[in-house]
Amino acid sequence: MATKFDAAAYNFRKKCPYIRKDLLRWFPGHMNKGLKQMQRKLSSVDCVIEVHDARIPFSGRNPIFTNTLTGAKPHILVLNKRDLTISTLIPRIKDQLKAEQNIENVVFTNSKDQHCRGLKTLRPRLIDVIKSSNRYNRSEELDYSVMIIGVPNVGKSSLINMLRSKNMHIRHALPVGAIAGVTRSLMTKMRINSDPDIFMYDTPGILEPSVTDVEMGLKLALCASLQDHLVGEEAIADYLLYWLNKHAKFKYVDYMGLEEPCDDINKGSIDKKPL
Ligand SMILES: Nc1nc2c(ncn2[C@@H]2O[C@H](COP(=O)(O)OP(=O)(O)O)[C@@H](O)[C@H]2O)c(=O)[nH]1
Ligand SMILES: [Mg+2]
Repeated sequence: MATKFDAAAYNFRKKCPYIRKDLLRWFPGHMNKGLKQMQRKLSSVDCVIEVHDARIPFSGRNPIFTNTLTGAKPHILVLNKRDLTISTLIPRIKDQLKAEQNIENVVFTNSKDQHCRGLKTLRPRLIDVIKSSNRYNRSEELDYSVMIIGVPNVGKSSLINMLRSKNMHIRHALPVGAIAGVTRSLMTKMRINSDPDIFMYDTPGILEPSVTDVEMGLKLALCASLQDHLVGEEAIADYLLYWLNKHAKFKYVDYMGLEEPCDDINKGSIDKKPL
């Protein structure tokens, strides 16, 4: 078992060399346009669902969302790709989000599994949140309208497809992709439920215009919210290795067929500390 290794026995790097400012060259300009259109649409929705990657629940969310989109409307944070996380951490994550960021409505989902419990609870949660809110100009409308927002590649389109196929038995409709930036068209409106009618607006992923925190950017790249070549494959791989060693996560040793932990993506092993 790889867990037999003791982190204290190794001279792991204290810093990842790729955590440096000049790595921040990636913001694609078209995202500004998307954001403006989303802001304009805001008055015609009842709720904003912000989708994010459950593997990085505390980093990488776009602060522009918090400042301009989610403040104005009821907000549900969907942490998607829960199948790629350690589920025993979920209660702690929820507590921390509530305590530190005052986020009450958090749902963990796997948008690739139609039996996922989070997906089942999302519809009643959404209806509750909207019913208990002031709908202002929309108070007479019988249908509910929801905007799905988030950084690229967190599963926004997959979530809409899954809800649509679960609730209305209509198969995939929106294009989904493993590479960030698949949803370019703005504001595709999809019905995901009838009685009550619920419509969801899919949106393109929007990153923060200048990623000020490089480590956060590397985490986004690891979760594929940024295309690899914009950050550099080597930087992403090296940051992952640095992070795994820092947190004494050594399963990679067996997985990669190594004899022991290593601290250099170009090398097989590192020297042990002299005793
Ligand atoms: N493992 C896993 N992959 C997912 C999940 N949801 C979406 N994906 C994958 O993540 C990638 C991006 O999905 P997409 O819906 O296009 O993301 P969007 O850019 O936010 O609309 C695709 O390869 C999906 O198949 C999930 O819950 N779990
Ligand atoms: Mg999409």
